[in-house]
Amino acid sequence: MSLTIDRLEEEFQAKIDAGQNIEPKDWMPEKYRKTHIRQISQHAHSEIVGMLPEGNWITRAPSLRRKVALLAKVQDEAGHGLYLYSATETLGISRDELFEQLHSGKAKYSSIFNYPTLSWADIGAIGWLVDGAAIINQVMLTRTSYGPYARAMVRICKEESFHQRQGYEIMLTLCRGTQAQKDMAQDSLNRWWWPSLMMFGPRDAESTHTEQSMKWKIKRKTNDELRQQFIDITVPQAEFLGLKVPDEDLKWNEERGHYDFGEINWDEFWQVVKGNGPCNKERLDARRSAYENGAWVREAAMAYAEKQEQKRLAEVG
Ligand code: BYC
Repeated sequence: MSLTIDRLEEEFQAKIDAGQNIEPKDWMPEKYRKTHIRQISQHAHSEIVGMLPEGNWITRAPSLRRKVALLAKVQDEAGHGLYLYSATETLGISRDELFEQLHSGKAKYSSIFNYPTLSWADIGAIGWLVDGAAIINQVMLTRTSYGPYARAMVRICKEESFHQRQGYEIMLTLCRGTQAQKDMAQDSLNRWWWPSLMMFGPRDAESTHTEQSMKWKIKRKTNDELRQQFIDITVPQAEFLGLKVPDEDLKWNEERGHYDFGEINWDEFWQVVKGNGPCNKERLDARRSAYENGAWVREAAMAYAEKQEQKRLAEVG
C-alpha cells in the first residue's frame, strides 16, 4: 500500500517537474489538495471581504465617472471570488463549508482588508498599492500547477491591471490638485504602505508553507522576493506622484540592484491575522449578515432548480 503511494507521489512530482498541470480528476497527494483548498479559499474570501472597504465609498464617489469605475471594480472583485470558490469546489469541498470556515473565523483572508478607508484618497491608494501588490503575487499564480486555479488567475490578473491603473489615476489627479488634495493622498500612502508590504506574508524564514509550495510549483517566488519586487516597482511611481514613502530607511542599493527598506512591524501583522486588527470584527459581521440576509435568494434558486429538474424528468419519463 505505502509502496503504491510512494510511487504515485513520485509520478506526481515528476509531472510537476515536467511543467504539467494537475487537473481535478488526477491523483494528487492529500496535502497538495488541502494546501490548495486553504490557499484558493483564502484568496476567494479576500476578494469578497475586499469588496467591503471600497464598497464603503460607492455612494460618496466624487463624480459619476468615479462612481461607475468603482462600481465596476467592486463587481469585478465579486466575480473573482466566484471563480475562486468554483476552483476550490473542484477539490471536493462545498461552498457552504467554505463560507462556514470564513464565518467561524477558521479560514483566513488577507490582512489588508482589516484596515479602514477613511478618505476618498484611500480608494486611489487601494487600487494603486493593494491591487498593485495583488498583481505581483498573482501573475506568478497564472503558472501555478493546479489547472483550475491557474486558469482563473489569468482573467483575474487582466482585471487587476485595470484596477491598479484606475487607482493610480485617482492618486495622480489628487497629486496634481490643491494642497489639501495632495495632503490627503500623502496621508493615504502613509497609512497603506506598510500594510501593503504585509500582504506578501511573513518573512521567508517564518513562512510555514513556502518550501513545500515551491516544490509543488504552487508558488514560483517566495514572499520576500515578491515583496522586494513590489517595492522596486512602486517607489519610482510614488516619486512620480511627488509623494514620500513613509520609510526613513528606504534607499536604493546600487550593489544589490534593489531598494533597501525598513523593518516591517511583524507584531502588527500577526495581530491583524489573528483577528485583532482595526476592522476584523466589522468585516466578519458584514459577511455573516450578508450570508443570513441572502438565505431567501439561495432557497428560491434551489427551489427553482428543483422544479426545473422535475419538469425535465417528467418530459423524459
Ligand atoms: N494575511 O507560510 P505562509 C486581492 C498566513 S486579495 C493573512 O507564507 P503561504 C484583492 C498564511 O495563510 C489578495 N494571512 O503562507 C481583493 C499562513 O497561515 P495558515 C489575496 C496571511 O500560503 C480585492 C501563515 O500566514 N491574495 O487581490 O505560503 C481588492 C504563514 O504564511 C497573510 C491571495 O490570497 C496575509 N497577508 O503564503 C483588491 C493570493 N500572509 O493558512 C485586491 C494567494 C500569510 O497556515 N495566496 N498569511 O493558517 C498566496 O499567494 C499565499 O497564500 C500568501 C501566503 C503569499 C498570501
